[in-house]
Amino acid sequence: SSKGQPYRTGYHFQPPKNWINDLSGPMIYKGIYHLFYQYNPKGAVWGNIVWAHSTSTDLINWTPQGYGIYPSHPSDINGTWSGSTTFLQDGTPAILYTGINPKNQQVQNLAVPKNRSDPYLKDWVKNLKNPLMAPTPQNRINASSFRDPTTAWMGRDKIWRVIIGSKVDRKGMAVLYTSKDFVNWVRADHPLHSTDGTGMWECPDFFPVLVGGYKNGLDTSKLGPKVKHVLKVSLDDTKHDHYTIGNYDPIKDVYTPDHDGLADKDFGLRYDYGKYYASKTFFDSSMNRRILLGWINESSSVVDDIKKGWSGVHTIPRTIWLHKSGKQLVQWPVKELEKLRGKPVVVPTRVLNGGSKVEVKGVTAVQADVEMYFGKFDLSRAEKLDPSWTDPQLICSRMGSSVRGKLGPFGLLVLGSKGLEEYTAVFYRIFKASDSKYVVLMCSDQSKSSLNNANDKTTYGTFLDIDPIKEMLSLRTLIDHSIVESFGGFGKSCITSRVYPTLAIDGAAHLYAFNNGTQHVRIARLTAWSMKKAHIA
Ligand code: DQQ
Repeated sequence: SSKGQPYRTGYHFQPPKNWINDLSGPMIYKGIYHLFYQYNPKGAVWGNIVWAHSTSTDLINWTPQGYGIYPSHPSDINGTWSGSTTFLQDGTPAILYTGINPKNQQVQNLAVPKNRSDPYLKDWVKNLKNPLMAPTPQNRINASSFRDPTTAWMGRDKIWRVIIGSKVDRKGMAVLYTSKDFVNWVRADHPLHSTDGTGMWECPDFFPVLVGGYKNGLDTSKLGPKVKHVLKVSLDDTKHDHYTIGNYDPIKDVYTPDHDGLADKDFGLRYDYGKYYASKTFFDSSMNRRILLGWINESSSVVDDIKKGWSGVHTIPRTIWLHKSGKQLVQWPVKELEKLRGKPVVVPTRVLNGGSKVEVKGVTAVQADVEMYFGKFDLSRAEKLDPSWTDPQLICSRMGSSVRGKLGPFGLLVLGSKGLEEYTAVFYRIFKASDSKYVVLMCSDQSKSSLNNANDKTTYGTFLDIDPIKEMLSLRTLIDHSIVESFGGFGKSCITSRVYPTLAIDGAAHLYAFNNGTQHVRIARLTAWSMKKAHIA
């Protein structure tokens, strides 16, 4: 990393300086990937929001393209907030985004490329009829809670549909609009979906997924018998991205979750159980996959953010698909990331005794990709799960990596200092729930990550839906200076954290496999790669 900037990333997206938040309008056009993101040109805190723009041919290396959309008209003069791209029938990429008008109301606007033959899409023209959707006294839309239009989809009736995040009192909702020409939009008489008690839905995302465990992605307008739908919302109240899987009725225009997860107190499933927000997917028609991008905010203090001059990074783009169980999504870093891997360092099969650790040497521990597979466990030794332990994050915080268990904690110590004064622990614990049922807990423990106590060191955790009797347990962790992005169970559960070591920086960082249970565990294989720097100017 550059001098005095130990927390800047080597291969996760970030601009040279200043504040970033939500990504917006991702797409592929004429073989070029486009990423826009909320950006403050004037500083390291939120404000003055424009759409900064970068392009890529592999989703890993990025070239800045200036500002795609920025305040210029009354319908967006106080800010150009989040939105999405839709391909019109003639192939035009059309962006719907939220503008903040002179009355500070949230309204929806349309922009299209100035020159469609330019694959870099540098200049955007705003529609003269903007705003195309706005709160009025008649439609009783809350003018401060009406934002973030999704990619639109077209029904068999050739009518476009789009949803916009909103709320009425504590009821979160996806307000539905329809249009024949993408310019004149009419509000439907009902939302696509709503849920009591959740508060505001930011950055909704609504897309089809293929049933059966295939990794193929689907165009956003795709319907059919082998198709389920996903509704993701970013809950302003919890600051997490929650999703449900369900059925979309294209005639009634309603979405029904399989289990009304969003109504539960835990609000369904989450894309990521760490620091992660305002994500969005797009269909990559060139590779027939759906890609998920997300914003990782800081865990440092605002004072430290201003000192370092920047705030916010994005996750590695993840391919996303429906697990064959139909009960959850699976996410995996795009395979283009593997081009950055150096020579593999392999720790072959070995037993990790209770209370031991082994250092993985020969790898740039501050910028690495690590894959770990575990062998069969002696499950008879697992400790009992207390039936009152229902909150995985709470179990992980009470039973951190230094709390000795039986089968676990075992996993990785990343960004560790030489004497382990600092480290972040990503680990599992296996519990016995009944005679034939085991529960796997996945944790990311940041409590020892930094000697600087101004950081948020909250421990994260989730249950991982795998059966250790039949399935191999795996862990993949992407380490990038201040990012620890972990994938449990081949992408069934993800936890991303931000850490700011003071000792374990640059060449002084170490990587270990550890087992702090009383029982031994077997490493079937551990492979670690130093990661080259991506080109992200
Ligand atoms: N960020 C944008 C909003 C969105 C929020 C403003 C979510 O459009 O609701 O920067 O992080």
